[in-house]
Amino acid sequence: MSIENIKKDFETELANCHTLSSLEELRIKYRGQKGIITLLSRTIKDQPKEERGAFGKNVNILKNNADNLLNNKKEELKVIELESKVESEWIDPTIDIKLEKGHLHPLSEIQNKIEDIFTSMGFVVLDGPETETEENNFEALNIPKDHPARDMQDTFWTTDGNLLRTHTSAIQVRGMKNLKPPFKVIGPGRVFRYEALDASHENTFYQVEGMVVDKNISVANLIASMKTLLKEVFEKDVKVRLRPGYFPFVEPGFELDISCLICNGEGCSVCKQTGWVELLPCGLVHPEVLKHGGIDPNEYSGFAFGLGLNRLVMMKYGINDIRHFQSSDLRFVKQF
Ligand code: FA5
Repeated sequence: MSIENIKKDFETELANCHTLSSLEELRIKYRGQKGIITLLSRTIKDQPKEERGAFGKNVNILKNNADNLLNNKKEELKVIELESKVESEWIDPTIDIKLEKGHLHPLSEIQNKIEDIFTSMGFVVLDGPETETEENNFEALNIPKDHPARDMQDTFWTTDGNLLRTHTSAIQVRGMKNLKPPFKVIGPGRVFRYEALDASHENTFYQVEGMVVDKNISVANLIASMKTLLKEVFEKDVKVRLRPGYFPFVEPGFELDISCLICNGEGCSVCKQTGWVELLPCGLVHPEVLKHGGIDPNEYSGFAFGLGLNRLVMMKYGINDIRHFQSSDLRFVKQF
């Protein structure tokens, strides 16, 4: 092929190169070790002597021209490829992206608040397992097998004879076994009961247990602590009533009810039309329970309470059905 035709073909093919990789293919085709122009330059020495000089000169011009064109095109394509990359990967850092922020669940928020209130009064926060022994959940609390009080807390049993704790009082049992009096503890946690569900009853809910053991603890100490708790949580005065309540692990025992804040005491499905919600059973720790925990009831006395956390949160935020807490409905959670 003549030098002129090689030049024409090369320039046509160069004009059709639009990417760096096709340009590289073209370079190899013409200027690689076995490229068309490279091979052509090796034939200079085979030309007749009289034509050799002119032929060599023209081949050199072709070669230099091709190299220059290849280099220029390479720079051009680099810029084009960079621009298209910038275009496709471009971000505007000034755009106001509204990332949804999470927040604490109302149960966690109020539990944290209660922990703050009690730790500021010198209480220590205890934890305990959700699967408990029959001993810690019932027997150590003066509720032996076949005691009618077991019917008050229908129980989920595990196949190995343990149970899902029915109340956080199991945490106070662990506290008594591990701490030396005097002590003040709270034990928040999830509890489980085999319950029929309605607006104020769940099978999985939260309680906060509290226990103080010291010398000369009286009902007056108990009531003062309960009043502080409610005042700090509700940040306003709420109407409460104290009435006798029976729990085998306290003597005397009380039920502290709150005037229903969903219906302002008028009667609704949450308070079962009574105007009152059972919230905070409490009492002085039964001497048998102290003894079981290794504490001498002749030297020490104590009070204990078991706050229903879900119901407290319902009263605080005006939630009219306890089943919302476990509904997984984001519209519910997003309100807080
Ligand atoms: C007890 O669980 C006792 N352990 C509380 C206690 C502790 C008494 C220390 C004395 C001394 P009770 O079963 O009443 O008691 O439950 C306590 C609170 O948990 C109730 O007042 C109520 O607010 C809440 N509660 C009880 N059952 C349910 C339920 N099914 N769903 C939601 N909340 C409940």
